[in-house]
Amino acid sequence: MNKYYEFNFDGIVGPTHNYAGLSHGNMASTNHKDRVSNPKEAALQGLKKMKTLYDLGLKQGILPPHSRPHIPTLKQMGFSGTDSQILEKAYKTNKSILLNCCSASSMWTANAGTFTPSRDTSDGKAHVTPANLATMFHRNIEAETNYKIFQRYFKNPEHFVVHEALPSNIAVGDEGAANHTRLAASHSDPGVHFFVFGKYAFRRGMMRPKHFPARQTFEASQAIANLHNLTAQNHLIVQQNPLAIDNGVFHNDVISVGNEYVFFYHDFAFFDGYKTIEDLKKMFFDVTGVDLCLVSVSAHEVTVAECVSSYLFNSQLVTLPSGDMALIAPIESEKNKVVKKCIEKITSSTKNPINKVVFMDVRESMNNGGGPACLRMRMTLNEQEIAAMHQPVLFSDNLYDNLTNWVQKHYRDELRGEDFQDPALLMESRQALDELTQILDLGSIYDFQQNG
Ligand code: SUG
Repeated sequence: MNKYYEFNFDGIVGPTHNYAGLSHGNMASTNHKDRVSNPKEAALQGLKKMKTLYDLGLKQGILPPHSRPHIPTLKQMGFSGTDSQILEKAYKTNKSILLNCCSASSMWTANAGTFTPSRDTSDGKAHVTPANLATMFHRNIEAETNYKIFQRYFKNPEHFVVHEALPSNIAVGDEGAANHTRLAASHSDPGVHFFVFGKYAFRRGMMRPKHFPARQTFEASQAIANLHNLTAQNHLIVQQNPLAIDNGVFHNDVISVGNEYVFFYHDFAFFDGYKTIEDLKKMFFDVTGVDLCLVSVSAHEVTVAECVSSYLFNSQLVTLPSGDMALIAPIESEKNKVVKKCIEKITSSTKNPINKVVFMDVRESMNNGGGPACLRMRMTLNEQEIAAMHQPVLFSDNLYDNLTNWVQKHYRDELRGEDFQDPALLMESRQALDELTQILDLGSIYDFQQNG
C-alpha cells in the first residue's frame, strides 16, 4: 500500500499585515478595526508555529504571501499614473478600496483552496482548486496568485491536476478547505470528504443566515466535489447552522475540526445536526470499515460565543509520530477557563486518542479572526507526489532560519491604515517578496516581477 503523509502548508504572514475591519461577520476583524498591527511579530509567530509542528515530527510546508498593495487591482478600479500617484489618489478618494488592496489575508491558507489526495479520486491524481473567495473583495483578489502558486508547486501532470478557481461570483462562493474535512481510518487509507456550505445560491425558500454573509454555497461545494473526481460514495455535502454564522462562525473550521478517524465538533455546528452526524458516521463506516470517533461539545459546556472568542475548534488536530493525536490550540483557549476545562476533559478521556495540547501564540492573526487552523492548508501526499512537487517550499531548520532572518530584515513592527499611501511601503514589500521568491526558487509569481 502506498503510504500517505499529511502536510500542513502554512501561509507566511505578509509585510502589510494590518487591521482594516474588512470581514463583515468575522467578529475579531470587526473588533480590531484600526488597531496598530505588528507585521514582524505576526510573521514570527506564524514561523514559530510551523517550527513547533515540525519539531513535533510533523510534515510542514509553506505558502508565500501575496504582493500588496495590489496595484493591478487599483488600476482596474480606475486609479492611474505612477505607483505613487495611484496610492495617493486611492488614499484620498477611496481609502476603503486602498485598504482592500493591502490586506495580508493570503496568510489564512485554509482558504487558499481545496486539496483532494490521489487516494480518493477516481482518476488516481491529486486535485487542487484555488478558492475564488468571491464574498470578500480583499480576499477575492487572492485567487489568481494562488492559481499561479499551485501551478508552480504541482507542475507534474502525471500526479497533479490544478484547476482554475470557480467563476468569480457569490453564487459559487468558495472558501476552500475551511469548509472541507477529509476523514479516514489513517492518512494512507481511503477517505470521506465532508463539505459544509452556508447557503444554497439558487434554491428559494431555504434557510440562510440573516445578518452575516454565508460565504460558501452548496453549488460551490458540489462543483469542487465534481471537479476533484469524488464519487457519491465518498463525499457528503451538508449545511452549516445559519444561526452559527449569524453568531460569528463565518467558516465551518471555527466550529469543527477532523483528523483521520476523529471528528471534533460543537452540537450547534450544523443545520440538521442529528442527521448530519448519522450520515457522516454511516458513510465513514461504509468507506473505512471502522467507526468514526466523535468528540462533541454541547452549548452547556462551551457556548457558541466562547467558541468564537477562544477559537477552540480552530485548533489543528494532528497525528503525532507516536500515533497519539494532539490539539494545536490558540492561547486564547488556554486563557478561557471554561474552554481550558473542556480541553482537559478531552485530553484526559480514554474514549478518544487526543491526549496532548500545545497552545500557540498567534495573537496578531487571531485579532483578524485567524487561528492555528486558518493559517494552514492540509495536503495529503504520497512519496512519489512529495518527490514530484516543488521542493524548496518544504520546511526545514535551515528554511526556518532563512525565513526568520528574512522577516527580521524586511518587516516593520508597526503599521496603521495611513501608512499605505506611502510608496516606500510598497517598495519594501516588493523587495521582500522578490527576495523570498529567490529563497523559495519560485521564479516570477508576482505581477510586479512580470511587468518590470
Ligand atoms: O477571511 N480575516 C480573514 C480570516 C480568515 C480565517 N480563516 C478561516 N477561518 N479558515 C477572513 O475573514 C480580516 C482582514 C482585515 O479585517 O483587515 C480577514 O480577512
